[in-house]
This record gives sequence, C-alpha cells and structure tokens, in this order.
Amino acid sequence: MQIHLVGGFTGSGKTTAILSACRSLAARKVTAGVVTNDAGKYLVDTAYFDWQKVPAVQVTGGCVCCNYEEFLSRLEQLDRAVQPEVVFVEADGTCADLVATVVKPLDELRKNAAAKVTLTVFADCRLVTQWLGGEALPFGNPAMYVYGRQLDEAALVMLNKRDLISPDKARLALDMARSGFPGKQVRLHNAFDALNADAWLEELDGLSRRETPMNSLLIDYARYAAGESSIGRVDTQLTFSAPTAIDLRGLMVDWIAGLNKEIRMRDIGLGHLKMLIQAGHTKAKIGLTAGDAAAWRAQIPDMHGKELKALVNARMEAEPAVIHELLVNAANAAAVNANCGVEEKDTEAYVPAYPKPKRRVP
Ligand SMILES: Nc1nc2c(ncn2[C@@H]2O[C@H](COP(=O)(O)OP(=O)(O)OP(=O)(O)O)[C@@H](O)[C@H]2O)c(=O)[nH]1
Ligand SMILES: [Mg+2]
Repeated sequence: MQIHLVGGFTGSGKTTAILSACRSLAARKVTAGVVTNDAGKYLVDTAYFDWQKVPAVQVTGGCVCCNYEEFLSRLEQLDRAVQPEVVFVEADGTCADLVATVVKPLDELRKNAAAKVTLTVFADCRLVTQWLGGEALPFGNPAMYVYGRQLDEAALVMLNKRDLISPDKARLALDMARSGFPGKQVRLHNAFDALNADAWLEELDGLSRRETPMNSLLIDYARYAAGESSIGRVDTQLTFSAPTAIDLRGLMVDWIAGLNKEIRMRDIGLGHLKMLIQAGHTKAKIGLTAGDAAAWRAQIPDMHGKELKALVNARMEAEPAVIHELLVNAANAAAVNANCGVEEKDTEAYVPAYPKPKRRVP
C-alpha cells in the first residue's frame, strides 16, 4: 500500500486534488482510499468523499499525529474494507510537523514496504506568492507561523489554483517558490485537472522510492499551538424548511453573501468556510477561502424545493462563539427573507487542543 500524506493550510485545495487523483487512479483500475482528519467529527470532507464514492475513513478529535493509534486502526479498517493500493491521508489544515510525527513513524513501522510514505504540501499560489514577496496575508502572526512551518517541511510544494492566475503570474510564482524553497520540488497545479493529477501521481511515485530520509522540522510547539488555536472552528448542520417550494439557490446566495460581508467587514482572516448542501437529489460542495471574492456563487446549483440541508465547517481567525453567531445570524436573516424556518443540530464550536504527538522521530 502506498501512503501519501497531504498537508497545507486550510482551503489550499487538498481535498479537491486528492479527489482528482483518486479519479485518475480509478480510471486505471487502481483502488484508492482516503483518511480525512480534523479535530471535529461532523466533517464536510468525509461526507464529500462518501458522496463522490471514494472510500474514506476519518480520524477525529485532533491531528493524525496526536491520534496516532486511532490513525493506524483507521488505516487497517480501510485496508480490510477495500484493500486500497494507494491511500491519501489529508492532514488537518493547521497541522504541521508531519515528517517527524507521521512520515517517519509510519516508515519505521512499514520498514519492509516497497514504497515510502510521501508528503506533499499544498498552497494557494496567490497567497504563497504574496507571502514570498513579503506582502501581508489576511492572517495574523500566530497562524502565519503554522503556514510557514507547513511549507518548510514539504519535499514537494504544490502551487495550487494555477487556473486563477495568468500564465505570466504562474511563471513568476514558480520562480519565486523555487528560490524561496531551495531544495524542494515545486509544481504549479490545478486541482480540478486530470492531467495535473496524473503528473502529481507520477511525482509521488518517484518520492516514494527516495533513498535519503526526509528532514524532521525545527518547530516551536508553543508557537505552533498558538497558531493552531488562532483559527476558530465551528461545525454544524442547518436545515432550512419552507411550507411551499422556494428558490433555495437564492436562499443560499443570500446566506453566504451576508456571512461573507460580515467576515470582510470585521476583517476576519478566512481560512475556509466549506459546506455540503443538499436539496432533494441535488448536492453541492461550496468553498469560500481567503482571496475568494465570488467563486462560491458559481458553486451553488439551481435548487427549488421545501427543504435544504447544509453541513457547515467554518475555519477562520476568530473566537468560535463569534463564528457561530455570524453563521447563525446570517442564516436567520436569509431564512426571514425567504419566508422559511431554520433549525440547527450537531453544533461543535472549538479550537484544537495543544498538539501533543504520540511519537516524534527527530
Ligand atoms: N479554481 C480553483 N479552485 C480550487 C482549486 N483547488 C481547490 N479549489 C477550491 O478551493 C476551495 C478549497 O478547496 P479544498 O480542496 O476543499 O481545500 P482543502 O485544502 O481540502 O481545505 P481544508 O480541508 O479546509 O483544509 C474549494 O472551493 C475548491 O473548489 C484549483 O486548483 N483551482
Ligand atoms: Mg479538505
């Protein structure tokens, strides 16, 4: 079994890229599976892989490294269920230090395996070039510490969302990243593109045959913990219900636009607001990240009906209680405008606990 660990800041495109790679492998009759990971348990990513019929298991309650035993038993569960040849492990979007706490311990455990564990770190090409150019990103210093540490330990850095910048800017991004990350492999990537997925898989094959061990990261755990907990999280499920069929797309646009406006007005660093919505047989995943002005609108399909369910995972630079209030207030306002009711369940508002890896190989 090949294991590919996929890290990078929340919203950088890990899930999208993994899904494309799984589709590409499926086309070659190679079975792939995914381990998703987050501190919470009502996860959009897991539900999304299920919906896309990609076998997925989740490690909840903290990073893979802090829940290493659970991670190993989930891997076994996946192996028993579908015997995957390839497994992608999507790390939590604020997790770092993966070489020392996951790659090395796993390689030790699987010392007879033909393929070594790989680590790819994703970054939004627009944000990473801003950062490499010395410009401020929309996050504070604690979160930026994690951002920098994540990139620092990558053997392979993916400058993702290349389709959102011009070819000239893409070339510039590549040049900046090559000089900013000496010794690393750097690729421009479009996570939706099948050819890009194939190229990534080829690169991963090469990395899994490496002879030289990867370097563990130098990291200050107190700063890492502060960075992780600067990104508040809210997971919830909202159900909008109306007595007669209504324009549910209009309702969604109203809700997200209202919420987005509040987030921008309060200058909150938006990591990732992700939703899986369902009305009747229509489903969609919606994502809003830093730098996204309008892309989310196109992700909402036309929907009419009496009921819409939304599974929401919000990760942004604010207190969890504040995020929850913004989410619910905007939902209530949209529900009043659309003449419908809204109910909430399975809400968790939290920050990740202090990272305490079970094992760390220096
Ligand atoms: N245009 C474009 N959008 C992308 C690309 N990759 C991801 N996105 C969008 O960016 C948003 C975040 O993508 P995800 O794949 O969910 O990001 P993630 O890294 O898994 O996020 P977390 O799980 O929160 O850490 C979604 O709205 C995606 O549709 C890309 O290559 N091009
Ligand atoms: Mg994801």
